[in-house]
Amino acid sequence: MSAHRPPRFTAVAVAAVLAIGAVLATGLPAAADAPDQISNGGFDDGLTGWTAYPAGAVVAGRGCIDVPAGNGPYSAAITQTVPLQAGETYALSADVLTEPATEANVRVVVQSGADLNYTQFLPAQKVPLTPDEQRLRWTFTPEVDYAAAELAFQQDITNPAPYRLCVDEVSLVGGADPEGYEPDTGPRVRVNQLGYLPAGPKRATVVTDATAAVPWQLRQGEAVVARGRTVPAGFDASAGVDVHTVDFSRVRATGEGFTLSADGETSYPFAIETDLYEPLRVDAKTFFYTNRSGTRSSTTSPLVTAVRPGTWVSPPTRATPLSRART
Ligand SMILES: [Ca+2]
Repeated sequence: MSAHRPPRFTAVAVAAVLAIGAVLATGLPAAADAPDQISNGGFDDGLTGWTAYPAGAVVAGRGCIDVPAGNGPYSAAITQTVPLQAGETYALSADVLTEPATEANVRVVVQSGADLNYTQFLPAQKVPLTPDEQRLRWTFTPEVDYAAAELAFQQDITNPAPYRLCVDEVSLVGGADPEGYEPDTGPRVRVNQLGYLPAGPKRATVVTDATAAVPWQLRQGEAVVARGRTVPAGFDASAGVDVHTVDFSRVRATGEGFTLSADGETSYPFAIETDLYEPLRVDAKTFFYTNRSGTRSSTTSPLVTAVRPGTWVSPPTRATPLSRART
């Protein structure tokens, strides 16, 4: 069960409803047991899962944007991507307010991307909003599957005055269970994927519940280069798994295409070479080039498509903590 799935009725609660009788039972919303497709709908986890612009922030527990005067249509929004299934009925609800009140600045829509010409699964709803939070509810039934629809609370017309839009307790109930996130952690035989230096230490980790040592083999292509037995190392608290270690530091063979196998798993291929770290200087320079400050960029770098003037993240002033510390 995913973290944002609403709790199912417990057996006790179901029994209680049945005991009260059919009148209350028919009053249950049809989607009471359906999953909520919105994550972090109450903004308890900041703006995680949401896109908010311009100037998004959580204010008093709500997800908010501050929209300056004169913003054009669609130039400000609080949005989240949701999966939709054809033929499913979805119930969207949200607490919404604006400060000050707005007549027509905000629309609420669930729509496709450009590939379906911005099809509106929930046709754009335009509601006068006030600083008093109001609960908005709509249902809609998409006619096609759409994996990444956009729910948007969105600027609709150019606004003459600045305003703040806030939403909270956003819920989109219906459809399939959201798929739990299962990270791809690769083979259970974990090696340094960059490789190992010929004269350096060569250690690897095997994720396994085996309580006794298991055999390992180091191959280059099909040829077995070395073999040995793992050392059980118990529970690795940082990774949350039981592990064994492998030490093949004595191997002096060099080249590409080595793999380490143990406990029925084979690692990603890796190299044993003296020049593994040669690209590090270029990597470092490339990283710092785009993070430079105060120097013009140049089109001679393949990373830069336009000459830009040197810029500062912010001008150094006496007001900065650093300069205060120096005075
Ligand atoms: Ca909240």
